[in-house]
Amino acid sequence: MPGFTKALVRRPCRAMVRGLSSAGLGPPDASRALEQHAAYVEALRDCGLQVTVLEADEAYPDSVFVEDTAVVCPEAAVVDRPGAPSRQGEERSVAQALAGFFPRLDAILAPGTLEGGDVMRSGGQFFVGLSGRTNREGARQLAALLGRHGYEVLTVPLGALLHLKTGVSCLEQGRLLAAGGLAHEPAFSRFRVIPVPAGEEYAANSLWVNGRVLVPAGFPATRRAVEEAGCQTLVLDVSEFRKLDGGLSCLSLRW
Ligand code: CIR
Repeated sequence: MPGFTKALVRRPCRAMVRGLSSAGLGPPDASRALEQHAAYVEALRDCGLQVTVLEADEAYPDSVFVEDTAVVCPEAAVVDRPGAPSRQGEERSVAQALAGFFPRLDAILAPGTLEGGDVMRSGGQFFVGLSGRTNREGARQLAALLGRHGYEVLTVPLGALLHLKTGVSCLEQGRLLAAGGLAHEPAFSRFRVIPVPAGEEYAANSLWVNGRVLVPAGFPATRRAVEEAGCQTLVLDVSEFRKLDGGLSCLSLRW
């Protein structure tokens, strides 16, 4: 993949302490989250991206996870319809911001639901996880919209995972980093799969950005595995976002 030039992020809000979570790690510390977020934005800039930073949106506790609100690629921008009722509406301000970059915005419409955390691109293919947040109709609409630009869209059934990219990350050059059962998913047979070492499943959500891989702090075996696969890593502390089941990819839209 040629790489990204732009990213969109949104600062975490104080209401994030009431965000959706199954992590059982307690509520996040909002001021620490702000610091971690600032370091994340710096890292994206270091990787060569022009980063647009939206102000915090106190109406939506999970609104820092902008990845879930749209699917973007050089040819298209699709505004999502989040499957989590408390997140429906977050996408509106993201759409406004994207309108400054894309001449046309498409959208997932009811009864479809789709969250960007379920969408992983590799070259001309998009993989879409069928999760509690993304339904078949959402995946079908996305396939129709991206199909116009020549992309192939393949669905991947998910078990208990929140999102597809909770368990798998594309590291480019035919490499995937995958945890648990996703390491053996038939849809990924063409890839060289780097399995996430047991006990470090959270680190499956790492993020390739222009030749570097952002890896969450605290997962040394995964970092080593990624480096052994030939990638340069950049370690970032995202502990406060982990408390809300979110990770490195969830914090930005990239194109
Ligand atoms: C949620 O449950 O929607 C948020 N607490 C976490 C979203 C994480 N996003 C992502 O994996 N792309």
